[in-house]
Amino acid sequence: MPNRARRRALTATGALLAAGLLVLPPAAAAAEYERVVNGDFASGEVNPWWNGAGTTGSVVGGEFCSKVTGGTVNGYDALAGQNGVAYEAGQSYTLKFDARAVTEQPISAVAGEAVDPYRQIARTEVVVTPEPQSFTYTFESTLDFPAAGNGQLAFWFGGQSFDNTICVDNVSLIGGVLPPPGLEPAAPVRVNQVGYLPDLPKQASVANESTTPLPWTLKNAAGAAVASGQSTPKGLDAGSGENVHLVDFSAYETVGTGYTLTVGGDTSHPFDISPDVLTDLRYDSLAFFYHQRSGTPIEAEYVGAEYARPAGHLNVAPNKGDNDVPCLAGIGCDYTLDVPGGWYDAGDHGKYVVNGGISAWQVLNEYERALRVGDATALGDGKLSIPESGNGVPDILDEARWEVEFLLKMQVPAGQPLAGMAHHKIHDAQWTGLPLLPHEDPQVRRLSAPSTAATLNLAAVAAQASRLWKDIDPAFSAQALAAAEKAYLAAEANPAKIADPNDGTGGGAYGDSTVTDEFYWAAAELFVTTGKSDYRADVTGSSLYKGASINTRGFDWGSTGALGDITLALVPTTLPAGDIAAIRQAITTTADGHLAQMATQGHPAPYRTQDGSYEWGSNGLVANNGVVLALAYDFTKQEKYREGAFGVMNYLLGRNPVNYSYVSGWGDQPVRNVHHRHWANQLDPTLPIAPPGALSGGPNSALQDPIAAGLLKGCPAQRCFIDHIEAYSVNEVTVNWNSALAWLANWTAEKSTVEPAASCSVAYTANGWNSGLSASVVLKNTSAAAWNGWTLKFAFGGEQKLQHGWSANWSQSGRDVTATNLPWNGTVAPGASVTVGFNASSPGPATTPSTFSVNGSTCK
Ligand code: 9MR
Repeated sequence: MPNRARRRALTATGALLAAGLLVLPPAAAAAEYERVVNGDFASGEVNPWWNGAGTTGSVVGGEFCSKVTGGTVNGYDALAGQNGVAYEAGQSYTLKFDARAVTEQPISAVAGEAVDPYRQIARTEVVVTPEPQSFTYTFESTLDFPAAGNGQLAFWFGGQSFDNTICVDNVSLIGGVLPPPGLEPAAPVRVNQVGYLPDLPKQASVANESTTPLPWTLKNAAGAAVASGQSTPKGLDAGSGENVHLVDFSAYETVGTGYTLTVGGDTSHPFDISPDVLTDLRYDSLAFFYHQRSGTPIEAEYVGAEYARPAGHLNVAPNKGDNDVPCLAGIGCDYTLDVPGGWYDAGDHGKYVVNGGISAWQVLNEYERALRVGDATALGDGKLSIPESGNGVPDILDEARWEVEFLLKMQVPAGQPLAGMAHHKIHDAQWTGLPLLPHEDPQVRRLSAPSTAATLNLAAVAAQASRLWKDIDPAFSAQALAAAEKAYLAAEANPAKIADPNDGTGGGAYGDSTVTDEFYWAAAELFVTTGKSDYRADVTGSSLYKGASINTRGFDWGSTGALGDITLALVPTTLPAGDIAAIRQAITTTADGHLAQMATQGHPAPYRTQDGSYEWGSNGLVANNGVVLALAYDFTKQEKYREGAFGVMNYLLGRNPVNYSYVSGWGDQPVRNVHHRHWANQLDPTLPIAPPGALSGGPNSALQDPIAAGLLKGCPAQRCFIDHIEAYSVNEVTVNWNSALAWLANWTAEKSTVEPAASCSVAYTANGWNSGLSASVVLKNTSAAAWNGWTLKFAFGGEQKLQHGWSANWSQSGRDVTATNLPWNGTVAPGASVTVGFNASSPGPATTPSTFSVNGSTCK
């Protein structure tokens, strides 16, 4: 019970009344392993302690107090305890606890079995009094129970005629020789358990005390050695706390499945070598969002029977529902809102505008990036298994729209105080337990107050959505833009409505006291969509302009400046070309920082905090830094960035010190028991494990839940992880981490084939005057084959309109310009050029289009 103000005297050492128990001195060399979790109740939570029939318990003032109903016959008629406690036969254990009761009575502490036949290892009976006492007692286990098995430590409070309240604290059970699962070193040979691309580096990390090189052997699925070599000792690795070797088998490029790597007698999980290893992850990672949809049934047709469930939170009992949701009492709004739909944030049933915003943005940006500098065909209609598939709209847009429409509903309606702002979040009034399917949630739902951060999230995403749906659904596009502009004005009028950082009952707080980044992001999205000078001034006048907030920690829901930069770097505007180059440079400079750091690490992951610790959702940050590496490749085409981005996948898919694939369903040892109220197989075998494609939050040095705190104390940063459903601070899933994974997974799928060298180059020259310009474009065929017909494409940065073109058939749609050859200039030999040109009206400053393509391939 450290860090608590409460102090009290511990007056007595409890008498050991249990007869016939062998009392042993602790085994000489036994490690001091703590076997109970959350024994000091410092987390303020009961979990993973439980109360049985006849008792109800809670943590009050740092003690675990159980109200006990009297009138029971046996001690075990009223229980509290903890399951999953490990015991080893023949090992010594020391149990300590403090206890007191409102009324004096005997209680028992019982080490034993959680299930029938409820065998006992040891039972001690003590008398608890109003005066707190401290009890200590040592016993030897006669039974074996693995960690998270059927071992139990229980307190028996029954057998009394009267009601009572009994409080325990500082419960500790120390003994055994097997390390607790959290700190047990993982199997030493760590690889990307899914696989490697033939042409990319193939490296593994190996924990081994040897200071000299170790021989390694790569074996194929039949067990035959296909390559061998010597490891490179890397020394003590800070992230894992282990002595690490690197193995590099990049030279082996033969496509195959079921390879294993053996180093010093230890063998890796199996993996493949193939250009296709990662191609389907882009769809599994996007499927996550359909699973998380609120307000609609999740149909077996799309997810399989195992994951199907009824619609959640539609005001159908026992749900109180997301229609007519009132505000939290005392925050100054007396209306109700209809806010059904959207995505559940994570393992909980909250829906948060701050976090929903970055998630929807990133899914949309995955698509917009593909449109601008990548290949959007893989993200077309019919690619995902969702109800909208086949409607003629890219599925990824349909999925994102589910969230965008929810965000729009969170806007304060006209006529109300703070109209135009957005409520920070909507969630349950009280936290619910696990498991609990959304449609079974009985909690009242409530809105938090509008906040500036949420309002700007809405403005940014709605502005981005407006341009992406401009031609697909003009009415929706206009509705989104109107909401975005209204939100931005409301945020400007209320620039410091900061969400209450302590509003964390029943849902996450998502407190964010700095909104400079959200202002910049929203202004950037609005400027790119509208070209309006006011937004432009807010972008160029921001202290964050030109990539100032891009750094090696990365971006996330609380730090969104980079989102504005990414949009500005991808979508042509009238901003000076030098400024866009500066944003791209900030991205590549940061990517260089990641590569330099990864080169020093035993298990390379691009993410750096000042003190080397890992934080909640570290995998989300790692993935977003993978996005930075990927963009650096998009902008420079330098191979080192492509290798870095794939290196991120290696870490996430198993080349890490816990030897887990952090993506469910992917790899030989993927996470299964993520913190989720539906995918709760660990708690209820009739429920499923996580479906393929969900990214666990990953290592978190701060161990902010009782399970992690109990099992992982003292962990090196990259090992602060356990695949346990109640370990929510290390093993939750959430929409913003999956949007990062999905973005990166789409990119790695796209870049799984080596890009041919650019097959064209373009020289663009223009003369401009007040209201127009005249441009000449020289296209050069830099490929080895002749063009027999060509199509040139580029986009204007502003509201330019083609007036007249020559030497090609010219057309314009929105800002996109297309020119196709005329009969006489369609054939262009390798190395030859063709010159075309046009005149255009140009109301604002005209900039050079950033990207040209010929016949679908981007030119230099
Ligand atoms: O992702 C959030 C992380 O950055 C915070 O440190 C943490 C504690 O405030 O909360 C995380 O967000 C959780 C949210 O509050 C509730 N839904 C689940 C989210 C992921 O764990």
